Amino acid sequence: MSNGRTLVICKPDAVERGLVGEIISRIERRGLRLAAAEFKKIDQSLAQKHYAEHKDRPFFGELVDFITRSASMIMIVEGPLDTWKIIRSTMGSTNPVEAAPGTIRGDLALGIEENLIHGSDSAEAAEREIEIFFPNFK
Ligand code: IDP
Ligand code: MG
Repeated sequence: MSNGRTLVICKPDAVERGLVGEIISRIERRGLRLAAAEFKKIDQSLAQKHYAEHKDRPFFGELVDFITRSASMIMIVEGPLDTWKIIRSTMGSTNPVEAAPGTIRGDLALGIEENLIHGSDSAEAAEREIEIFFPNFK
C-alpha cells in the first residue's frame, strides 16, 4: 500500500464560495501535487458509500444532502509518505471553530458541516476512497 496518495474533495461550499483555487493553491504550495481530478456533482449512492462510516450518526442525512447539493472538485493528491497526514494538518480540525489559524478550515470556514474540504483520515481510508471515486486510476 502506498501512503503517498490521498483523496481530497473541495466540497460544494468550496465551489459555491469560489475557494477551489485557494484550496488547491495551498495544497500545491505545501509541496503536494495533483495526480487526478474530476469536477462533478456527487450522487446519492456515491455519497452514501463514501460516508458509510457515518451512517448511524444523527447528521448522516444532512451530510449526504450537503455533499450532493452541487458540484465538488474531487482529487487524488500525491506526495511523500503519509500524504494523507499532510493533508489532514493542512485542512485543520473538523470543527472550524477549533481549527488552528493557518489551516484551510481555520482561515476560511465557520460551519462544522460546511467545512470546505474532505481528506482521507488514514492510509487505508485513502486507498478505499480513491477506489470509490477513481476506480480506473492506476
Ligand atoms: P472530517 O471531515 O474532518 O474527517 P468526519 O468526522 O469524518 O470529519 O465527518 C465528516 C463530515 O461530516 C465533516 O467534514 C462535516 O462536513 C460533517 N460533520 C461532522 N460532524 C458533524 C456534526 O456534528 N454535525 C454536522 N455535520 C458534521
Ligand atoms: Mg472523515
